Amino acid sequence: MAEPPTRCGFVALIGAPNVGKSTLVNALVGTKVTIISHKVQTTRAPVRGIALEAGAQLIFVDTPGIFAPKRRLDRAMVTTAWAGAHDADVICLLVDAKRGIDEETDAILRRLVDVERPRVAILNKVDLVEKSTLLTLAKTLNERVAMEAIFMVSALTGDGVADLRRWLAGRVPEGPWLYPEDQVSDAPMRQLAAEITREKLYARLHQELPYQSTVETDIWKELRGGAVRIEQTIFVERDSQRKIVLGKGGATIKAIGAEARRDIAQALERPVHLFLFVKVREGWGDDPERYREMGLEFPKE
Ligand SMILES: Nc1nc2c(ncn2[C@@H]2O[C@H](COP(=O)(O)OP(=O)(O)OP(=O)(O)O)[C@@H](O)[C@H]2O)c(=O)[nH]1
Ligand SMILES: [Mg+2]
Repeated sequence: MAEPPTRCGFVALIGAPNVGKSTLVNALVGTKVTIISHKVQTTRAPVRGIALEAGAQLIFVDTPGIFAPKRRLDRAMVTTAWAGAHDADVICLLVDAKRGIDEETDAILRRLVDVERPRVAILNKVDLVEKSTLLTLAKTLNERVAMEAIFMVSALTGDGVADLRRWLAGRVPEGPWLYPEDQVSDAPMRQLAAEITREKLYARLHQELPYQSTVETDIWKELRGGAVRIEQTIFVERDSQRKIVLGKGGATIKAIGAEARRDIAQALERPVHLFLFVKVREGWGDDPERYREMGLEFPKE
């Protein structure tokens, strides 16, 4: 008997900031491929996470949250998120079930009407709300934009995630797999390592500082015995910010380094020696080189 044909497709997750897109991509892939924080605007550039389900290769595209952009970096993030949606075989619109259709999601719905791709809505964070709220929200959403299906999940607890993955496996087109079957991400490890350090910055630093910082991996050196030496630079805008990142007697950078080192070593499954440097680079948000490093188009203005 002939094998059933393989399927393969891109599934873009779009939505307002902080609705849980990255958490859901990690849950769908089954391992950490993209970073998460309780702050808005954590994801900056698209990250692809890959999963196999019932003969289908699902390539999930985690996109930056969509909001009304102000700075150049914001514009680049929002543009890349919509580009991800236009290129996808299936678009998943994520909505935070607790927040419902707020101003940001409302603006996305208005624009989504014109994107002619198969689309589903996903109500995330169902662990935080009553069932009756979910049903009302699902109905309202479907009245706004026709959806092929509406899923209710908790990316945090995993509730509903397997059902969603199975449905998507049947929905993506027939075609050969684009990645080797054991691959879970298309991002180079040095990029994931920089992102992990940025995740720790987001967890430890407050107000505008996370948004005014970026992390790059400069040196990646294989050591004898299987360990790797990684050197990274944290760019900030001002010297006062550099001092905050360092902390009293270097305490903050030490804590960030320890947490990042632990998670990078876990991702690489090998020992890691991590060295962090903090540099003041005024106006890095207007420097094309930084965008190249992040994998973002540099907006002209
Ligand atoms: N209670 C609950 N919290 C969740 C769930 N999914 C995500 N979160 C939390 O929501 C916050 C934002 O999650 P992210 O995955 O970073 O959200 P995002 O949509 O990728 O955010 P941006 O990249 O900033 O657009 C984090 O604190 C998550 O732990 C969920 O199902 N239930
Ligand atoms: Mg994210």
